This record gives sequence, C-alpha cells and structure tokens, in this order.
Amino acid sequence: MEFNEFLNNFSTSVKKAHSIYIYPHVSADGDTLGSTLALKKYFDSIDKESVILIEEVFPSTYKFMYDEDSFEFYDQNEHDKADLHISVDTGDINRLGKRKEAFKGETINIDHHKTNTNYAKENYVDYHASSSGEIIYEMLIGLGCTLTKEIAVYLYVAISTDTGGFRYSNTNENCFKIASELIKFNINISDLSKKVFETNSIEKTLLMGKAIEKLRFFFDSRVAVVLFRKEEYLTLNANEEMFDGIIQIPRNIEGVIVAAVIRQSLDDTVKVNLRSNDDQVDVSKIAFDNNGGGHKRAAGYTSNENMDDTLEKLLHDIEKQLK
Ligand SMILES: [Mn+2]
Repeated sequence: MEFNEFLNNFSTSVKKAHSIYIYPHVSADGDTLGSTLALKKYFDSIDKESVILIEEVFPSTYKFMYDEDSFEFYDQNEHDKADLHISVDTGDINRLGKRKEAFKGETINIDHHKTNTNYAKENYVDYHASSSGEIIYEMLIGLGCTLTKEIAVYLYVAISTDTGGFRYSNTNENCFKIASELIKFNINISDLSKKVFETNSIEKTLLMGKAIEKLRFFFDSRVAVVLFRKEEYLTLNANEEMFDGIIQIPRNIEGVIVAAVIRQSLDDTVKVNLRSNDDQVDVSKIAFDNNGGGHKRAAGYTSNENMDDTLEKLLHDIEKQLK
C-alpha cells in the first residue's frame, strides 16, 4: 500500500476510535519501544486516549525511556476496552505473546520486516525502511504532529539501535536525514549512545564472557555458534533479556559468515538468533522456514526441538546456502 493512502486510512481509523492500544513486540528492543512511545506521544498531543500494552519487565537498557503513564501490563480481564489496536515492529502475531488475544477487531500493523505476515486488518509494511522508527517519523510528519524533544529521543533511539548506530546494511539515506532533523531538538547523542550501546550490567558482562568460552565453529569456521542451556545463564544471574546483543560475539569474528545464538528459554522452548555477514546466506529464509522471521542479515525463530536437534537442523539449513 502506498504511504499516503495508508496515512489517510490511519487517520480515519484514529478519528473513529475512542481508545487505542499500542503493541510493541515481545523481547522488546529499542526500535519497538521508541516507535510505540513516539506514537503514544502523538496520540497524547491530539487528546486521543491510548496506552502501550506490555507483558514483560521493561528491558534495563531502555529504562530511561520508561514512562509509567504510557505503559500498562497486559491483563486479559482488564484490557478489552480499546476499539483500535496498533502493533509496531511486529513481524507476526505470535510476536505479540499473550496480547495477541486482545489484538482483534480494528487492527493496524506497522512494520519494516520483510517476513511480515500481514496479520492485521490494515497492514503497512515497508521493508526498505531501516526501522519502524523511520516509518513512525514519516507518519508523524505526515500527520502534522509537532515534534518535541521527547519524541526526538524516542525516534533517535529507535533508528539508531535498529541500524546498530548507523552501521548495519539497513542504514539508508533517510536515516541520516531524519537524524539530522532529530538532532535539532538538542538531544544528547553521546549520552543516548552511552546508554544504549555502551552500558552493560555485571551479569551481562559475565554472560558475554561465558558466550566467548562457549563458542563453537563449523564449516571451516565460517559458521560460529553459541549454545546456552538455561542453567548456564541462570547461574550467572543473567536473564533472557540480556541475550540482546550476545549475537555480536560470534558475528564479529573474522571470517564468520553466519553467526547463531541458540538458547533454552525459561519455558524450555529453544530460541535461535541468526546473523549473516555475507549476501551468500539470507538468514530470513532459514527463519521463515522455521516459522520465524526477520531480515536477510538478521533473523530468528523458536524451535520446538531440543537444543542438539535444533543445532543439527540449523547447520543443515545453513549448509544449503553456503557456497
Ligand atoms: Mn525494527
């Protein structure tokens, strides 16, 4: 769908709605949180009642963005009041976790994942966009929203984290254009970057150390994998949220084409996080074949098999694309 057409439909839906629920995806990252917060501030500015529904503890990296008036913990008995539901940065309905039960009726899905399954009534998916933050920025401008410093911080965090600090292959011309607009609000780039890229808890640091110890290499060291069973991270007092970024450890090794982190979740499902360093392997294909999603160079899925079988199948899937 064309952007302007979407924006018109969006505007009409918002006008009709009495109250709105906004949905970030589970295992929230900077993009989904920054984007949903910016959208929420827009609704506040037009006096439209809205709330961001979450179901997990807020990631500590992004605690500085936590605004208790914006978020509510999902309670299925309580949260049945909105007549418009908007998900942001969420490639498929299962990424809404338990909240997918509430995501019904008038629904809008705003995203940039190529593997998006168009699960809402209205879907706007632009996979050329670097981030959902980039889409939300364009939407707010198109809707005539007056940006504030607060919104600028949210959108800067969204775009900068999804592009790895304007370094990943999804970084485009528009990211820099938007960043140059956002910086006019006097946002503190070095302070934000320190918070989102350069601050780790002790537990996270120990987890990173353990990940280095546990590295395994396959296919002439072109594939690097880290496997974590839950006891292994629980003994470090690490939690699942701390796995965000652990994939950089195998990914950043010279000569590695595909990096994977496989971890056993607290609920015993096995989560697979993938990165590709080279166009010869499109990890979104592997993720999609396993009912997951993502992009060419960054993707993931949940496996119902045990750790060893998950690894074996993954290596087989990677081998099919390795030249
Ligand atoms: Mn994103």
